[in-house]
Amino acid sequence: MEKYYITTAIDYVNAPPHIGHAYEKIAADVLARYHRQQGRDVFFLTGVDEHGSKIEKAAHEAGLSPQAFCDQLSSKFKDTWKKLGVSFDYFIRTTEDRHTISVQELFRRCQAKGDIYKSSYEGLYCEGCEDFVRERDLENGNCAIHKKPPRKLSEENFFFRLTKYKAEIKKWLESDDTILRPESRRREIINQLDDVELGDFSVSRARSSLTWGIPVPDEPDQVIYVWFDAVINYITGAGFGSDETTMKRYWPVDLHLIGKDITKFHAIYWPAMLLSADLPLPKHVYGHGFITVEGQKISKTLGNVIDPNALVDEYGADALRFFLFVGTPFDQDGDFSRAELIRRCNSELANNLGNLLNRTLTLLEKNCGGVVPASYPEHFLREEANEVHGVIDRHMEKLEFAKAIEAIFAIVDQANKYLNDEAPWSQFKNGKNKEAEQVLYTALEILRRTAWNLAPFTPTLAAKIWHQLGYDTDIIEVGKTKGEDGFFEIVPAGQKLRNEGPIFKRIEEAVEAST
Ligand code: ME8
Repeated sequence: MEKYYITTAIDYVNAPPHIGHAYEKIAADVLARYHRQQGRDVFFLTGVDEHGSKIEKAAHEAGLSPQAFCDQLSSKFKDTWKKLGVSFDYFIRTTEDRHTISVQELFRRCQAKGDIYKSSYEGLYCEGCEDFVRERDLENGNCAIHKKPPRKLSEENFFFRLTKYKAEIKKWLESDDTILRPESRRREIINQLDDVELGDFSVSRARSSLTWGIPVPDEPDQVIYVWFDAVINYITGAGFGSDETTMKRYWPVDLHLIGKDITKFHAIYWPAMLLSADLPLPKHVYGHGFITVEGQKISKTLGNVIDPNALVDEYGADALRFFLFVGTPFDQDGDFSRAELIRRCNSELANNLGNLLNRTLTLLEKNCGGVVPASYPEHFLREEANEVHGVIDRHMEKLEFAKAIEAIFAIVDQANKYLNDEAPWSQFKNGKNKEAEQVLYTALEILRRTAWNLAPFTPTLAAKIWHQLGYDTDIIEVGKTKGEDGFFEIVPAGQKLRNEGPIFKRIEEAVEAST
């Protein structure tokens, strides 16, 4: 069985998860579910980044020890992802013992290679970035991303010889334009590699300035720098240093899914560390766009941080999952707005899809005893439905989620139009039962495929359609059996349908019902 190893960035636990974090975790989940459907052995890793001065400070402010604070926040992240249906296989915490072992082992390997050396450094350090920043990148003395002034830092630290690997990394990124996507960010990173100012980077801090972290092996006065610690989670999760069989099975990773702001760490620093440790490089890295809220950057100061849990309580996980991807190209920034969420979910899920299912089942209940008629799908729509699978596969390969959803709904629209044009309700009235049954059979077939195609995006909704179509099996299991039409077998004649009402309640109604 072909494997597919996918990871997300691990979130800082200095504050609870927000919708930007949720966006990335759901995207990874969509891919994990999609690849599972394709019959791959998926390993999906997500988790949290628990070390560093930022978290130590937040713990202090909360009146807790760093570990107690991390325990609390980590659970919050994990529970949120579960609530959103994020089907991770492992949730990693950088405070786990096996991560300490893995980080120290990698540090030693790089050291043995002669790639880690001690040197003193003076620079401007931004706590938000957990990185040194350059004077010329500041805006009015503030970090351009975090809008706060960096502080001067002067210490003796360990450094990693990035300069030794820059040319090799550049060659690697240039060798295949799918290694780092989107293309704009690949160009940006290649340009950064040409910049002479991109030199060796510091991989430790003096214990006097950072206590909350993994100690440098045999150097109790030095603590491993948070980024060097964090990126290693990807191999810890795959078993590095603890389970070599799993590591062999899943490494190299198929996709590191991360936000655009941290591309440098994943496409420059991390590959350099891997090269130094003689480990294979990631197959793909994707730096997605950012989510704004009602047109504004998410920020505590603006007070617009939305708790994804509250959105699930209000609209359900499927609605949020669907909305985040229906209109936003994944490589660009997108906006979250409640009004838009309600509008898109009502129009696509409740109206287009919900009505197609509802009227098909109602007509079959009235005229065919609520069972699948012995018929076959109308030819042209069946062809179209077959082609949609190929279209979706091509979009999913490129992480073009919005286009994949568009293709799914284009066929739903066609099926609705087909029903309107053929008017099976009149056909039944006029004694054209065979014709009407064929039309409805075709609609069932489109619905079945739509459930399958939507399952990675809206798993609960897809399972509801599946159930109403009369299946007792798991949608993924059935989907694997390919039928003679190149996809899977058609809906079995005689199968009892379950017309159990709307699969997606219009949002106003749901809100009214709950008040
Ligand atoms: O960077 N929209 O953690 P983090 C979309 N611990 N994605 C967003 C976003 C937004 N508004 N805001 C943040 C870190 N993200 C490190 C990562 S990985 C070894 C270590 C994304 O909590 C961000 O781009 O600041 C990143 O991919 C993830 O959320 C975690 O961000």
